[in-house]
Amino acid sequence: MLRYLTAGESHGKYLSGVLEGFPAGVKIAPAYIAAQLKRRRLAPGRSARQALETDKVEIISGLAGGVTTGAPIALLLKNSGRDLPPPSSLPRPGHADLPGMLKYATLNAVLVRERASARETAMRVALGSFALRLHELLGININSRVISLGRLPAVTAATAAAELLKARAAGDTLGGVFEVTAEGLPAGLGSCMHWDRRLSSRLAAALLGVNGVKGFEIGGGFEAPLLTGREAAACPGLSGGLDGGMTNGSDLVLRCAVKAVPGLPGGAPSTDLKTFKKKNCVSATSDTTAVFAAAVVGEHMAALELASALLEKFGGDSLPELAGRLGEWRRTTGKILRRL
Ligand code: EPS
Repeated sequence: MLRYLTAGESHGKYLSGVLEGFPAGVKIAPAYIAAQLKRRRLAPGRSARQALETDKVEIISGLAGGVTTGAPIALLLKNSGRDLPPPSSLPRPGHADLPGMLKYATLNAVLVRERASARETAMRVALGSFALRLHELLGININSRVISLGRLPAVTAATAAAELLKARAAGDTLGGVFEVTAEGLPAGLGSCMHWDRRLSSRLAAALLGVNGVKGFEIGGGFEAPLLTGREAAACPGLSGGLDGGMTNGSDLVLRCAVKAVPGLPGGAPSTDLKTFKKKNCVSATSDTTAVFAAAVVGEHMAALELASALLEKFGGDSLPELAGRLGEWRRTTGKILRRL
């Protein structure tokens, strides 16, 4: 089993993270982790804040000579060092502020925002880059892409840039849908024997845990019920690589719907929880969309869950042990799958 935890606030000194249960023998260069962080940081639609953050990761433990040792991997990511924003009792509508203030019995929304902020996903990507590297070394290819931005269906760099410019000029924000795919997964990851061991449940939890995600689909997803049983039988892509909570040997296809960033530049009506006066709440956050960054985060979260499922099925304290067992399994199951 692979375990991972993050700590740290958006404007705190550091984000920190621990990855436990990761096998020994995985060579990973700091530049590899930096490249993954850069993909998230420079995703289109983010605020000017991204230019302030450098996302330089410091590896504290778990590696020797650039190779994992099997010990817990601890990472630190220095924040840009900006000061904590002043206290505010005005919750930003649509954000974590109001439920968080009620839950943690505070009249300072900043304390909630600091942790609920998508800044934390930088550490998830840093931790996930270890899982992504492991998959690469095992011949598993995980990718992500944005398939729609607001009402724009055909997303290219140029159409997205124009759409974002239009939204920004109108003082508005956009949501979108991203897709995560995995090729080369062995059949039989996850389990049909108990609901919480289904890989579908675990991937749903990981992906719905990405900030702003409101919808999750596997394969045919919400289109699947539109087909009759006979039509569905003739459409193998509908499974999205999972049947009965287990990988079936075909490509994994996951999709997530990300809501438009609720913090509008022009503000939104809110109520001060100290005075109960109505006020316009102008959000300090200025991202135009989070969907491109969320796609990168989703890819890394899927990589972590899939790595965890691989380690559960094949064990392996080191990469050679894991690769050997996986190779044997692929040979055995491949003989059957190729004859179907
Ligand atoms: C965030 C809002 C935006 C994001 C920030 C998280 O920042 P700003 O308040 O400066 O507009 O850019 O995310 C990051 C800095 C990051 O690295 O992801 C929020 O409050 O959710």
